[in-house]
Amino acid sequence: MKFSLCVLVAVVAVSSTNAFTARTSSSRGMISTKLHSTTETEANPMARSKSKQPVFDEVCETTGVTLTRFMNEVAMLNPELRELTTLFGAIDTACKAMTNVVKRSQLPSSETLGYQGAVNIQGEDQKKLDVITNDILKRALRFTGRLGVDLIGTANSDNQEIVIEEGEKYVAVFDPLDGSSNVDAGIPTGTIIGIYEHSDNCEIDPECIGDECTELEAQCLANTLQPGTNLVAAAYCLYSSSTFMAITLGNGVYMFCLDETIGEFVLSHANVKVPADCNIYSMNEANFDKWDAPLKNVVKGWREGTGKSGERFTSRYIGSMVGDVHRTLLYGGVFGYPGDTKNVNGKLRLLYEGAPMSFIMEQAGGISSTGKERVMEITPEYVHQRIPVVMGSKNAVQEILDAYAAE
Ligand code: FDP
Repeated sequence: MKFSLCVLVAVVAVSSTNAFTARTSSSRGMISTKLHSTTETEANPMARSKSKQPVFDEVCETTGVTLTRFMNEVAMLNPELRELTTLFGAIDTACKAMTNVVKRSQLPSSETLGYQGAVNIQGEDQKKLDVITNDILKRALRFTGRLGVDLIGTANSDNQEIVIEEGEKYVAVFDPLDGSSNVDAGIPTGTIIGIYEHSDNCEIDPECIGDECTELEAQCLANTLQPGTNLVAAAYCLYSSSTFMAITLGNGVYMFCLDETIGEFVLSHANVKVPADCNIYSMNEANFDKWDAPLKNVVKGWREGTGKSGERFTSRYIGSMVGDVHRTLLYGGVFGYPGDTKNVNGKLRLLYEGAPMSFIMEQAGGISSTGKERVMEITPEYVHQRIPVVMGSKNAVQEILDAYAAE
């Protein structure tokens, strides 16, 4: 994929199956910003492809690049991605709308306050906000007309359904308000989205498993339940002190911050790289006694400063995946919801939490694993399948993987 923000630029050879074919790009100067002095890229764009590194920061300032502009440029340089970038227009609008409903939800006059009075299919209390955000995102995506199947993967809504749109090529999986149990306390929440290619138009019941599915449903589900390695894009929106949107199209991670005064997401972090080393871990420690021995031993070492790095770690756990992963991306750390003796597969859903967030983490140079295998390589068997997850800074997550391997 080509990016040409500012003056050329990212010639990125992409490594996973998620990625689009990398190509070189000539200088277009489509966004007028200050150019640094002549660089290797300007002299010979191909030279950059060897380093496999995007070079936004070295070549130009990215101040004032909105998400809309970013996507326009991606579409202009990669016409085959035009439909995908249209989906991001819908995500942009939906995240702004969800920012507003989340922000206003605690006002006494708000009709979005409190519970819906229903329990979802997984036995969880359903909040009004879960339902509202689900509707906002579903409608925004549906009206792009770009989805073949729109798979609503919300954890807390009973509104789980498959929406069929004729003749288009993508399927979106999402959790519209992850961490919603926190929302009444004003604690960060987020939206997680994954986008796969999909060639069929079909109708399925998302709850059907194995023999319960008709042949057609089984075929459609098989096409829909794809491993993370097939993701063509992933994003999250974080509703916190600022609203952030982080995206990947398989070519690095770009973070945008909502400037409410102009109503636009503005690029705030280009080509995010999670620090390889860290001293933060982020897990629900109330479950410590029930974790696997290798994980317990590693975390114990981190607490005592006797782990691989010799550093004494500190703990930060919001209990809201998007917030915890966002901090992990920026500060380094290990976020996890591991399996335990009570819930062997942990709590997070593979299809619409684990896989999209793993795609983002890997694209930022981190690792995401169950402890024993790469999350991205696991094919979901059913929509709400759970998966143990540890993700974050390369060296610290590797320490956990080594401990499991040595078990
Ligand atoms: P929530 O139930 O509030 O929607 O998977 C959902 C999730 O939040 C994650 O966002 C979060 O990391 C995790 O559950 C928190 O679970 P615990 O309360 O068990 O720590």
